[in-house]
Amino acid sequence: MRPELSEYTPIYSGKVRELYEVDPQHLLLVASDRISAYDHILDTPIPDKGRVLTAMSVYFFDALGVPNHLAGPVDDPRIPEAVLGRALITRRLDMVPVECVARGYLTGSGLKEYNAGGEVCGVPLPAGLVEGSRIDPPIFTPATKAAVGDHDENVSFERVAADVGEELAERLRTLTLDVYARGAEIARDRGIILADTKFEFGTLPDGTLLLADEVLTPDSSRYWDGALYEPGRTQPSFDKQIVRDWLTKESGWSTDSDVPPPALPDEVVQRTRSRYIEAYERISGLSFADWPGGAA
Ligand code: Q0N
Repeated sequence: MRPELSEYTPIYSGKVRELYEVDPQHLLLVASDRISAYDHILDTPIPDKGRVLTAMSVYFFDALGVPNHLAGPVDDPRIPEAVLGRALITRRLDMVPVECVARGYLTGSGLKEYNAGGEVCGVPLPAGLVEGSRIDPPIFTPATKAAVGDHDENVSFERVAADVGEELAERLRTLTLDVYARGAEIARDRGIILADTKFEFGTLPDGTLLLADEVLTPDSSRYWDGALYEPGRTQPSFDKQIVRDWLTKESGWSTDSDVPPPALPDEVVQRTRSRYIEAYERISGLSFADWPGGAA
């Protein structure tokens, strides 16, 4: 008999994920089907998005071989039936207060900083880069969590070292760049570009540093279709482009209005669902039909 979700104490509720206490040493990390676009959480969920992102995260935790916070299988008996396939049992860690970002391509806040001063998080970059340019070698661009609703703030390596100590800061940078490189290589072999990604780390009581949160999912990373890559313009998002295009070109909604975005038509929902599944199946080489929590 699996427990009910209501038997666990909620400890964190984010835009698209929730955390519950299972026992003092373990958490339940639950991914929802909610999707964000243009800094809004949409009213329309994408069916199976939470399961797909959970499957991708588990695939990468396994493939990376880096010590991580997973503390049970995806069908662990402590996981309630209602969230089976989109929830994981993890070790409860003391989280490192740094968003560990690696960038192999220039876009988003990285591009903004570069355009303003030729560097990102204190890392100087060559002149002449444009939207989508490759950054070789990839760079560590940490950020600190901003107050709710605000974007994370990019910070220098020196700031991270001042906050957590030089030795831990160097381990975070090395791990972040190593794991990004491995993830980007796996994706590239399947024709997908991992433009950038964000990791979170935490420690066990004995000091062991573990990779936490979700890893290399489309919510923590920017994935682009290698076949469509063209520096100098905004790259289409592998997962969200169908939603973005409908919102900006078909729905009549304006991205800079305070009005919440409209509900998505079912055709947009179904095509977006298929994109998430395609990303998982291409990257992992596995069939999503085999992932727990589906029909039958
Ligand atoms: C934890 N977060 C925030 C953005 C922020 N294994 C863990 N042990 C203890 N705490 C956490 C984890 C994990 N993972 C992580 N808060 C607590 C990380 N995210 C959560 C989602 O949204």
